[in-house]
Amino acid sequence: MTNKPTRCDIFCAVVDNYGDAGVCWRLARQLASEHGWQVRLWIDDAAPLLQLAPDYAASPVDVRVWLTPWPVPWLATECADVVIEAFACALPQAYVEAMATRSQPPVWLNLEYLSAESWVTGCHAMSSPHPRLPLVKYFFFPGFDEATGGLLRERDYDARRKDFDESAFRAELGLPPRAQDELTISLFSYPNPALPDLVTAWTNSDRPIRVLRPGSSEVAQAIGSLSLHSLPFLPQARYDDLLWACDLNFVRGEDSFVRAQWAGKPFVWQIYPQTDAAHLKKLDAFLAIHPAGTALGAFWQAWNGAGTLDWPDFAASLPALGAPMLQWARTLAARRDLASRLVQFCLERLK
Ligand code: TRH
Repeated sequence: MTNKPTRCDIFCAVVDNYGDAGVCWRLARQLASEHGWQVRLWIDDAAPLLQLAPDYAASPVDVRVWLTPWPVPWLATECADVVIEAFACALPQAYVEAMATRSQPPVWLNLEYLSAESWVTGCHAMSSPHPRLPLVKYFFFPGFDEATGGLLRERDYDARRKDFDESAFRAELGLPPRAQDELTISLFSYPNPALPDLVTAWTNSDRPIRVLRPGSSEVAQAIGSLSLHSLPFLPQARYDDLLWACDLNFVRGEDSFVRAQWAGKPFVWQIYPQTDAAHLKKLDAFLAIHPAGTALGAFWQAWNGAGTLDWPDFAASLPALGAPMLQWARTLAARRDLASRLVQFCLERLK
């Protein structure tokens, strides 16, 4: 290997929402800033990144991460040393042909969606030879144990957490100081038929509840015990701050789900809905490995459309959830992060 920086092309096709772009952007930044790689993020729809990374989109400050529109039809370009096909997005055929002409074929990874299901460990790092070209694609599965690709977590996460000032953050968002006995909740969810009943339960709560809804344009309102605040969509680098400022976090999809685990606070996950209720299997697989899985189960399943929400019962369980949530965060944080595992995996294959 020369001492030139490893060049990496990440291809991202935005399906919907923010997660595809959110995961790819987070990975690109880590590979560049923590591993010194030269990264091009080829994305077919940069709109989510204008919200996730508004400063960067306006003025690229880090020349090691290039946000590159994915041209259609593809324009010939030299391929990288490492090619990451995010979420099986399918690379431009001309790019694959170019990969095959390199004297040293690139390391080609398919970055998969995160799942706690047990079959993941058996599939992680599996190779698939290209049917026609001298290329091999590897399946790289994020996951919760050492036999998978791990989870995205920045090296400076703990330092940022230590420097976090909740009251300054609340003031910056125009929120009042925390009230006596206030339960502060962040709510990031898909449209959810269970939400109206949950809002009613919050309204009738025996303690003040402040709900912060990032990316919502609803008018702020105070009804009974509930104060509901809409917040602007926060840049991705600030989303952790919101999770740290709250006592309970409702998250969704994949990336915010992981961030809630790093925050070490009680959280509720609304999984990306899939047909034939396949998502409930993924939900149960995670509950089965989490130390608070039993305590979380009924409320999480109801929040995901399987059962009826019992807010008073769940609220009463919150104090006991703190320790297992922190334990889980510490257990996961003690393991090598996804970017480090991915770098090692690739460098071992780049002769
Ligand atoms: O937006 P999502 O629903 O994305 C989904 C999931 O990734 C799902 O797995 C995928 O199949 C689907 O897209 C196509 O949820 P997710 O994964 O949490 O991504 C949201 C991103 O937005 C995450 O990086 C956190 C970030 N975010 C902010 O940066 N600021 C905010 O204010 C909020 C609410 C989120």
